[in-house]
Amino acid sequence: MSNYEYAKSVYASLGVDVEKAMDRLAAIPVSLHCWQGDDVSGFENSGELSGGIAVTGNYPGRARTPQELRADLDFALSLIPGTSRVNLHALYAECGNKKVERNELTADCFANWIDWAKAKDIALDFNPSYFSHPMAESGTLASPDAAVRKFWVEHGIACRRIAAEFGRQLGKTCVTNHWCPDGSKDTPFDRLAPRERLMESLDAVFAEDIDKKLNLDAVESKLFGIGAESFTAGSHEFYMGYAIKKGLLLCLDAGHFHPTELISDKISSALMFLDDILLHVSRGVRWDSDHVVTLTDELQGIADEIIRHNYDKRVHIGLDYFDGSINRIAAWVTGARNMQKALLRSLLEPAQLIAEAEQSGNFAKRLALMEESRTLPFHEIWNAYCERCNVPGISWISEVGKYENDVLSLRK
Ligand code: RNT
Ligand code: ZN
Repeated sequence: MSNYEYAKSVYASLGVDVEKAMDRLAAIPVSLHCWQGDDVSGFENSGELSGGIAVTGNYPGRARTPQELRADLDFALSLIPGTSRVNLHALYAECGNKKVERNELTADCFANWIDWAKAKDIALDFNPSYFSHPMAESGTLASPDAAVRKFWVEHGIACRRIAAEFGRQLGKTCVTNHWCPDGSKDTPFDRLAPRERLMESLDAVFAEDIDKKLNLDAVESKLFGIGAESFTAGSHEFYMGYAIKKGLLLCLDAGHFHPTELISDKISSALMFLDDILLHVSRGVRWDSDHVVTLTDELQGIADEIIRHNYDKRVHIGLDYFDGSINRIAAWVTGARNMQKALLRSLLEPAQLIAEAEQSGNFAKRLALMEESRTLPFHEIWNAYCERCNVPGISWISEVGKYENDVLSLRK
């Protein structure tokens, strides 16, 4: 018996069909964020990253051009099993020699991305970039300055149109996430006025009806950012309410809550009131909300919720982390493979047995089954899945080493 056959029989004895698990996994898309490849720099040469987020590290080999970033993405995607999408930010526009302001961007500036995605038969997701720009110094959509708000509202509108064009040209619904960093370092006297301004701006951004087959909009909350430690206009309660009111997706970023607060516990609540949600799968570490995703209990908890409640179509999974201190492709691939691994582990859970134990009130059995299932021969199924998807097993690590020698190390 091969190792795979043996592992399959172990799962079968617990009522789990591994073939079915792999088929279901293959149909769950995970959106790979382009910004791990270049430290959220983009192609505007706009200078410093702002908005209370930070990339630390100066590991050599960062992608500096659209060509390099797409080549790195091609390579990273060749090491990630399952169905991937690619998530772009407005910062990644390519407008040629002419300077196009963010409030005037059109899909023309993304023609290369669209062609690339078409050739790969891959879906694109999108984000307006409400940061890293001189107009973002005093806030964006919630700024007290009406001219600043107007600029960013126009940017939001332009981005929704670009996203609809992605949807149209690729024949795959784009998911557009709106996150703006507006907040304050110290305790504000008035927390209401910025929220009123934010709501008014968002209403203007979302005023235009866009076919939901082409684009779905999400709004992302945050607890605090660097330099905005005391107040964030777009808090969780703000966006939970706003998403429900407007029928938008709520984006839950795993790094945007109090350290012991988990988004895995929010998914089933949010989906009682919303059609769909978006996840930014990330890993918070102390003040940072964006470490590379590892196979933590919380990552497993997120995957378990999606699988146990059949939220495959209602939870859109996106990744959001950035580490400039290690090989960026290894960072990308590690986090993306971990997301896939967590989903596969959930799919291989002896769900029927655990549910029965819970329903009959046998909580010791529920606990014991959950704990025993952690050490089932998962590795064999994972390897079989990678093989099926034509991506390497653990040898991906040496492939990245080779790419570093042959490609990244030449970027001086
Ligand atoms: C920032 C948000 C946001 C960004 C990306 C670049 O705290 O998480 O999603 O990380 O859009
Ligand atoms: Zn995020």
